[in-house]
Amino acid sequence: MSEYRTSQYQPSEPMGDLLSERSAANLAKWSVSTASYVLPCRGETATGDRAVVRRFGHDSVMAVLFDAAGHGHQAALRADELVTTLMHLPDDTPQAWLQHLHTQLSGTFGAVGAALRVDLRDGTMDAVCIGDVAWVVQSPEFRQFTRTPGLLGVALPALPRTPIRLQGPLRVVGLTDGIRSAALQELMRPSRLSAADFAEHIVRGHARPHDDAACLVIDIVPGARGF
Ligand SMILES: [Mn+2]
Repeated sequence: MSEYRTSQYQPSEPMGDLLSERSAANLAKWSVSTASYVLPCRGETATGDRAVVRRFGHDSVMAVLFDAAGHGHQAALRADELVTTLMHLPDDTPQAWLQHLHTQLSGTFGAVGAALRVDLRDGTMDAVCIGDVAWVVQSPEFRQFTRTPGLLGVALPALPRTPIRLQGPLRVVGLTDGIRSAALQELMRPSRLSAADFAEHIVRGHARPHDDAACLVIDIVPGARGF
């Protein structure tokens, strides 16, 4: 069985302007590191569950976790198309990004998904979630984001905008429905594991054998490490 592992520290994208041309006020004040772990359904080597993270210079980090309907090769092909779309979208709201996926998936069996944007200068975060994907703050205090019922490509209701002002270090975790809900118990307390180790721990410990399973861990900390 193959697995997909990604670990990114401040995923690199062209920084645009030279730093020397920017005033300190325009530099990122927060840092984001992420890791994901994806395991295909038993007997499959490809998966429709994917995590995508992009960084937009000093402006933002955007993260998406989605589960294309079904599993195996067909779901993986659809997922590849969605990843390509996500890799080309401009910085925008998480609601707008899910709207893009919804439009692209029209006429298909659809997908469920969650999206998040961290504003690296303002210190705010907004997150949305469509369908059966868990999107939670693990630490400092457990909190589950509102899940909007729906299916990307089939039915997309109005998505709430509920930005949160970041106060300190925050870990956000996304789980697709291939992870048993018992995993939420583990998310109700902080973990000392790194983002990568925690993502693997959750998938290895709680994946259902008959569905793709994915976990995306996003650590947000104050300070502009890496510049
Ligand atoms: Mn699934």
